[in-house]
Amino acid sequence: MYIYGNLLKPKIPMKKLFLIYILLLLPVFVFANDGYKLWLQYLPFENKAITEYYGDYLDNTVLLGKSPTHDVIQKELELAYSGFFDKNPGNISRTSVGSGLLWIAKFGDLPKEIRETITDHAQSLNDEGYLLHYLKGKLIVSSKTDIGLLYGTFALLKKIQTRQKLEDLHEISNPKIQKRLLNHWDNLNRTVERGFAGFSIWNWHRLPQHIDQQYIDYARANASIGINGTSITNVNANALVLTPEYLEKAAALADAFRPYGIKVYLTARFNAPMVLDNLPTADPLDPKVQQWWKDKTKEIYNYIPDFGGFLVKADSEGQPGPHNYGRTQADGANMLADAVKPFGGIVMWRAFVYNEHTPTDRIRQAYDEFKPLDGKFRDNVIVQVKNGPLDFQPREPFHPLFGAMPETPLMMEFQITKEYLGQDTHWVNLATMWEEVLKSDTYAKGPGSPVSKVVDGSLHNYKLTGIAGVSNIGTDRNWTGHHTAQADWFAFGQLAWNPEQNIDNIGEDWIRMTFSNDTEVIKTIKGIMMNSYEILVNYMTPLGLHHIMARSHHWGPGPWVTGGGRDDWTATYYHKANSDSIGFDRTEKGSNALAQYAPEWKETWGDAESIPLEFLLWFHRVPWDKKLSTGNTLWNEMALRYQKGVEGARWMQKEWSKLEGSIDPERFSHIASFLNIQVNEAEWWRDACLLYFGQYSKMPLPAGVEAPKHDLTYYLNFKRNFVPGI
Ligand code: BDP
Repeated sequence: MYIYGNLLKPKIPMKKLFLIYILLLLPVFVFANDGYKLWLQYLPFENKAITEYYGDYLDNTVLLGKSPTHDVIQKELELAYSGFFDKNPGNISRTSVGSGLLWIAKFGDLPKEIRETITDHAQSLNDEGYLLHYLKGKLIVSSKTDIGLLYGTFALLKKIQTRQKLEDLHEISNPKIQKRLLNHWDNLNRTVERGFAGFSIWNWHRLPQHIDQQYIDYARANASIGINGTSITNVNANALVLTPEYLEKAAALADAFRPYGIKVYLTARFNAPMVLDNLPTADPLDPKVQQWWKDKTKEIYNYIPDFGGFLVKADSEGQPGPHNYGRTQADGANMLADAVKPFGGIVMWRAFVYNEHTPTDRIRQAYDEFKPLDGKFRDNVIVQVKNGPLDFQPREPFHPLFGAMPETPLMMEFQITKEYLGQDTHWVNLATMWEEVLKSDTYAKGPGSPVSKVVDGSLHNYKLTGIAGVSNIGTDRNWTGHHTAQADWFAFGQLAWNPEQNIDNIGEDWIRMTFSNDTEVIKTIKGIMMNSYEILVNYMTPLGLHHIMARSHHWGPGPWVTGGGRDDWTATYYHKANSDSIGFDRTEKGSNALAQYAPEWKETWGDAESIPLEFLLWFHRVPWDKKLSTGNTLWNEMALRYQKGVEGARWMQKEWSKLEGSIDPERFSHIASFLNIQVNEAEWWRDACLLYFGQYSKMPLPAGVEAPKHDLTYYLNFKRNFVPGI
């Protein structure tokens, strides 16, 4: 009262007033969290017992060895320390003199008496693997290589962040997949194709002179989840990145990433020899073209001695490729493979190839094109296949190429950025979708041949293995737009390390490291996460519907999208709704895409009566009034699922609201406001789709489904300018 009443002429001196003002604001400063630290929050220990327990180890740490990666390890330990204990870190010993409780060193650097205790275990480590081992009061983190040691350190910090007991530790961990990459669809002008979290974090203009702290933090975050490669430019490639002007910049990034074990890869535009040096052709069998790529590759390795290799999108959506010269995908890939081979590089050749004239069902085309080429690729080529045969839709069956190419290494491509799953503002736990794909049985060698075993190479003994995630990172302060989309980046890294990891545990670790170790917080967030995928599929594309999003920017519903230059870029091509039925017949009576799968799948998916309903309209045309296994007609089931999706989104919102006060206010409100958008957009999807399809079914909405807020004309005319990501 006193202060307000005399605000203009304060009795309290200005200096004191200012102090009071600062004190009032303090809680906001203390608890404000913009999410920049991702899952590396290193939140303060919550009580004395925990502080003392972990303090014993962290106050008695010995780090042995010398390399830039060791410096990174030391810095990370210090950062973690100051977070956990909320004070400046003490000295980490870098010599073996003294009695440490926590020993971090490569196997060869450990003192003999410690080394001897772990010799047997160390045998089973590969070059990137690590060992966490507790023995007689000492905790040992060890590895064969510097990078293994960094991974081991992050693994230990994760144990501490998630409050695990250290005396039980005995963990030997080797990554199951060799090449674990992010694919950035970043353009040189800093826009990001299908990026919804701001601009590209690569500031090309300031490179190579300026190495932004964000590049280092990017490398740290990736190393903490085991990612070891990054393709920094869009697959719709600009040949300019192969010129000295840009190679110098890419080299500066590679230098910054190297201590973190991350290699740089570049996208190669197939006609670069023509664009950059006026060659009359880019024919992969032309010796001059082959020589051009050899020279160019040598030049790249002069800039980046450990350059990882090329990622190529060819003969797809307007990108040039071997088809232009009547050559095969193998001819194209092998030419580049020969160029990088002497330097140890690889070529990741995308299988996302389909023809603008739509000669057959689009989803058949990659298989039809690549299957006959099995075994025709050089041994340093790996074919990169999207998780499903269409295009990162909310739900697709696994891609039939998995399991069909025993002689050609295949790598998985997931899309971490949520182009088709609500973009920046919807909360959906992508790990649930990825797990569904990874667990799908290809039956390639009988039952028990899941996609995960194709990708980790064990099913076909692939010599080369890999996995890529299309990045969801941008200049947004929290990196990913939605705070919860950080979980997708995190889960991608975890599944890349081990594609059979339990996603429930991955989710829980992420929550503990990002938000809190409080039981209620964990339970509530995990509940939302684990239900979010099914909820989204229900309000977007239930019952196997696909490709019914808006044209071009792909934001929001667009089941009415038709016409234009390409049939296979419309919605009507896929749902084929008319007054009798809806759905795409992919059985032998239709496009027979089903035949690309093992016969076991024909049994499961081939019969419209018994197919699991989530794939019904993907494989079958079904009359609107057909009674389904649920007892509902197709129309009623569709309407009820849309409604259920909306209710699910509202439930997520309600669950989240319970956490007010348990989560820092900044992240709490950010997520709450995005959930609001999600609920509105879920209603938008439901209303627009049901109004549109209702014109064909001519059936009323069943009881329990809310009446749409507007009429169809409203949704048809709903347009927004400058939707991001194009
Ligand atoms: C589609 C995207 C397009 C990408 C393409 C691809 O809409 O922007 O270029 O995938 O993967 O889903 O090449």
